[in-house]
Amino acid sequence: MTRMLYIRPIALAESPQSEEGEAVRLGGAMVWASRFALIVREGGKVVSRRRVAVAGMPAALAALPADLGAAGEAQWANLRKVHAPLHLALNGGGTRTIRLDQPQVMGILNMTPDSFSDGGEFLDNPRIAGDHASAMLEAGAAIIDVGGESTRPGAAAVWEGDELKRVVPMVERLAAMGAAISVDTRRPAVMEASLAAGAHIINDVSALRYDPRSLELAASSGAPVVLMHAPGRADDLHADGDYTDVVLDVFDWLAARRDEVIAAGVAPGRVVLDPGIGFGKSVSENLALMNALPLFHALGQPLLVGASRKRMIGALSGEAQAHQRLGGSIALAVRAMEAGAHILRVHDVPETVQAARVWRGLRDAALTDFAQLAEA
Ligand code: 8Y4
Repeated sequence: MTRMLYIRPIALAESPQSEEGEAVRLGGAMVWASRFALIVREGGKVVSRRRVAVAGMPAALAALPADLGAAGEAQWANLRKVHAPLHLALNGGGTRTIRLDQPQVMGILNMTPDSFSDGGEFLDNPRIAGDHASAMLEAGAAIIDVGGESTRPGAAAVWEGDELKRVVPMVERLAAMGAAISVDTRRPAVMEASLAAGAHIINDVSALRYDPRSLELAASSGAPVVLMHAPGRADDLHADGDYTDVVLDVFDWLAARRDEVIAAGVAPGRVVLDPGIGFGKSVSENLALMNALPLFHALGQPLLVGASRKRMIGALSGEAQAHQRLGGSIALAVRAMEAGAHILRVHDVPETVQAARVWRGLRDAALTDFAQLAEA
């Protein structure tokens, strides 16, 4: 039976000096960890779990059985990896970059006619959608995520031609505004037309599984891609997951998909990973994933989290409707920032950007606070 190892950060710190230097920075973000759970599982079941401090990690890794040693060393290096900025190719030539050393906000621009149920009341009216996009940019969104296919449970399928008609003109308008643009689609034709129209990033909730041509297209385009976990088939993303341990199963799935996509020719520096909050997961499974976010740095890639207005917030707050989930969305965005998530996909951009700026102010202050050292 194959054994797997996981190094999960369990004690997070707001600065390295608060742990007297005995903390490591996670994923190049403004978060540090001082203790880790070294978890081994065999045949899906956790068979051992021990806590290890930073100073003890080299010995703990050296003492691992041979079949786990390489994974341990790789994850320990991945946890501490500082990610280069995302490089976005501009249509007129040249590049622009998105820094990953501070949380970045991705604003959702939903062009589907049923976006009302998300609280996106502009439907597919291009003028209102354009105004909404420029407001999100003005408020500090680093990326606009344009989508024309609803992936909500039970949503009607969208014809490819309709998806193209909704998305491509909007991508053109956003490109003219100078936005960094991701396109939320599972279809290679929509990816290709959007990239040609000025989009920069592919956000595929099927992790490039829906159509095998997506993988080739992503590789040849050179665009960064977001690979999101969903347990079901690529055409049924809300099918129930049958998890042994949701956190570790999602980790294994993302690790395998990362390797497949890199093997197909996507540069490692262009792969962003996402645990897929709300896709084929119960409320308690979503909560477990939000709590375990720091583990996902061990995959060695930038992390994106999309929890905005999702059902788990309603479930925890007397079934608040989608447009009444701002407080819960901010709580989950802050949780993601504390875990060192690099990109937050949200509906409520001004409020989330404000939360991120206040959070950064707190972290900056913690980094210049040497009072704890002086007392030591
Ligand atoms: C209310 C509001 C109820 C929103 C449901 C929803 C993700 C994503 C979606 C995500 C990435 C959604 C396109 C689902 N979620 N892309 N897309 N990560 N990368 N549902 O979590 O927002 S759509």
